[in-house]
Amino acid sequence: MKTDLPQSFRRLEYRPPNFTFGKVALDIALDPARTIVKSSLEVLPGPEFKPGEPLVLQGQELEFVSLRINGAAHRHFELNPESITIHSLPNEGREAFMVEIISICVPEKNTSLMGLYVSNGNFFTQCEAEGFRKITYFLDRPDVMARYTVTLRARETECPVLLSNGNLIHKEKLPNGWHSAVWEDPFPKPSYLFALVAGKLECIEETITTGSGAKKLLQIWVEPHDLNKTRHAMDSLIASIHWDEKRYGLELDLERFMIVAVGDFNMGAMENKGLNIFNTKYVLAQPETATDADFANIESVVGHEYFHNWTGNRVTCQDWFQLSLKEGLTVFRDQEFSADQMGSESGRAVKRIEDVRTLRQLQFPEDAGPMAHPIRPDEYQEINNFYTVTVYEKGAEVVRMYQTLLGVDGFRKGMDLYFKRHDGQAVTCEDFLAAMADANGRDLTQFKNWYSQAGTPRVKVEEHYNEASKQYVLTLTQSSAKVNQQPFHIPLKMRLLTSGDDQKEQLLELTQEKQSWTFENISEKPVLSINRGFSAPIILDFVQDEADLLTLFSSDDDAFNRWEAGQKLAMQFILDNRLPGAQLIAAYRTLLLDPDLDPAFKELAMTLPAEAYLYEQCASVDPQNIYSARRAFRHAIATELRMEWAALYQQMQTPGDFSPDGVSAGKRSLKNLALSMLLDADVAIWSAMAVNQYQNANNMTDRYAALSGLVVNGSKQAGICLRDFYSRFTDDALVIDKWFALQASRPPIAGVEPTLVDVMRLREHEAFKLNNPNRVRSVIHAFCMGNPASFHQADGSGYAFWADAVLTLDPINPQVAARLARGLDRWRLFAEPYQSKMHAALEKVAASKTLSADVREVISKALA
Ligand code: 0A1
Ligand code: ZN
Repeated sequence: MKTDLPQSFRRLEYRPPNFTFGKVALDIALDPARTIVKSSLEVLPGPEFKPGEPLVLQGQELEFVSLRINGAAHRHFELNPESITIHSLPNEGREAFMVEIISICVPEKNTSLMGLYVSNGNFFTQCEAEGFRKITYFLDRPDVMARYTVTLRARETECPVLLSNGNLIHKEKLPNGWHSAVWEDPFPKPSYLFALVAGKLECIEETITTGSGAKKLLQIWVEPHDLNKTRHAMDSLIASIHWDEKRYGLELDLERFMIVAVGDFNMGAMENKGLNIFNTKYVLAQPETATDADFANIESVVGHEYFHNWTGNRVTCQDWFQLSLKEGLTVFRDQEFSADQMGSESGRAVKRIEDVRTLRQLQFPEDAGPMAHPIRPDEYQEINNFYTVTVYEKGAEVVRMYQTLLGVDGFRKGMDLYFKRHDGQAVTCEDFLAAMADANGRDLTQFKNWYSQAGTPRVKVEEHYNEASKQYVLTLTQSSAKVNQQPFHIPLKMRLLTSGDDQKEQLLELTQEKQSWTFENISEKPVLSINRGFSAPIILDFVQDEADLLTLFSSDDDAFNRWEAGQKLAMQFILDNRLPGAQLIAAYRTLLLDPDLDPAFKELAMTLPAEAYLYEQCASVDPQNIYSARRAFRHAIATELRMEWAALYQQMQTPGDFSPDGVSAGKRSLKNLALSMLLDADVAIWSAMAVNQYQNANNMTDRYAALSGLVVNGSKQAGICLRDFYSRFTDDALVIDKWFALQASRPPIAGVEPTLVDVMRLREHEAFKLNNPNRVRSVIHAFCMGNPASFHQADGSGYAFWADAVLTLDPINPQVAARLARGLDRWRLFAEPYQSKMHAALEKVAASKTLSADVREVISKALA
């Protein structure tokens, strides 16, 4: 808890370290109430060494016990709440010397889940970004890379399994029922990649042979009762290893690679060297308990963490401002991996659409709000607040643009040069750009603006067709979201669609504020398909008439833009509060009946733009108006196409054993959209069919979809099925999270009590736990951030609930609280009375004297 004035860290104030470490030996005696850490550090002069300067090591919430230097007790030091400053170093620090520090921490009291903590009786660590300092005093910064040897000690009955990074080199029984294990990591690493795990866990394992012929041991560690849910994660890991070899020539560099699942975790997963620690949500899956989305997420998160082994671990970040260097690149890699796993071009397009949908729903609002920052921020108060969709998802879009500009082969050349130059180093985003530019002989100077300028650029499209000269002139004008920004280098894939079909796809590079292109011999007025595949993360200002959009929606050969045209059409109708006309309904019908189209694509094409994305199109948001307009539009599609939905419901059945592959998942998604549309059209008629699906499903996707349809549409059968669901899955925490989340996400239903009343009840439920992040997110975040129509009530009740939840969570877990605190980021965009009520809720949180740095930063920026 910090009450002093917020401290800002600035990118341009980076200084290399004055000391660095060679070898690091840790000896950790694990005890939930009193863990003793002995750390032996080989200290060397660093790049900015100045003789006589003290050695300052970070440490937080540690009980200091003793300090020795070169074997002798050392008294010249000062202890502060956040560091130890050691003076009078041997020979003023000019040569290597040994520092030995003993300190104590209390894992069982650690609810922040940073550093060393206990979850369900087992020990885990989370060190990124600055958690290592809660384990021992250290130069806790990513540009200090050291070789670690770790000795773990614990009572054997309580902790039969002792894991850390690298290779196991020794195991030993000790007196009094204790035992120890020694782990050695051959690769130098920054402290944020350190990990240990200890407790009662079991694993599945496989041995694989990599490209060079080396044998590797792969293990997935979980609580014993979860062993039967690890197969999919193991398959995903093996697929990731093969993919990285094939696509980038990158081989697994350790003899052993472990994944461990933990039920209490702040984020998705963590790429600790050789010992990835995962939220159980991204490891455990079985058809009966996990949905298709869960299976896909597991594949992508397992891939993501594995890919970090090269992009993040072998080459790491100089400082935390460079976070997108590893995250943007690794998200791009996991997106490409998942796209390749889809096994077809249309599957790749489906993945692209899903990724863009996430970007627009979450990142566009962030980039337009008070927490907007470039993918490489220049300033932060709390680095934990910068694990954002901008750093990750927009960062991935920026990496994707290199590939679009340089081609897949050119991008690969850039990657090869990046590793050749920087393996084993802690580097910057400029180093990545330079590798891409140099490997391809390209000047990418202007491309740097993507790293330094926040906001989503807008590109205005003007077209002029001259019938007589058969010329088509395209003029593009870019404008940035913020004042005084430099033009971006924007790659735009485009194609002119004509009946002659003679125009090829081209890549335009928009580098100036305004640029025109003239196309000759265009036989008729073409329909423009631009920003194909979403080649640049921009907003297009292009007033395309409905007829052109309908043409694109029915026949653009770029699947992304085909989907995009449908989204634009739906968006225009909803924002104008119009119901779909006969032409649009006919277009939807043709799409649904098209036997050549991928079911997954149809599902995406018929899913309306999210409310969060619709808000961004308005100057002043009335959330209830948008909700009603969107609902009415959807109800019309549900009703007018009810015959088609009913037919699809039958056609899209996937009899036989469950398989999570993209094609089967796509069929299920379309079938379940059909079910939800039918329930929307007439809940009384179709409830029986939904209940039947609920009861007889052989997989969670179908069971949950049926339950969700019943709940969301206010079916009379919803209550009984909800109770059945709870009793079937009482012992499965991840499924119970779904049960909570579904109820907290229910939109308002006429004649049914407000969702907030349910949410208040769920908060008092015996299975609700305030210190389990997954459970909190499934109730509180799901309601405040994933249920706009129920949350935004004119009486401000949702906002009052939010303020109370932020204040309650903050002392328990500042990261989870700060994430929730982001929920009112866009308050200035709202109309009255919403805006004033949100403001009051923000002021209420701001008035607290004991806010964490995490929440303080979010709230003060929202109010600034
Ligand atoms: N590097 C991880 C993300 C991560 C960041 C912080 C964490 O703890 C607070 C945990 C995970 C990734 O990109 O997967
Ligand atoms: Zn990552």
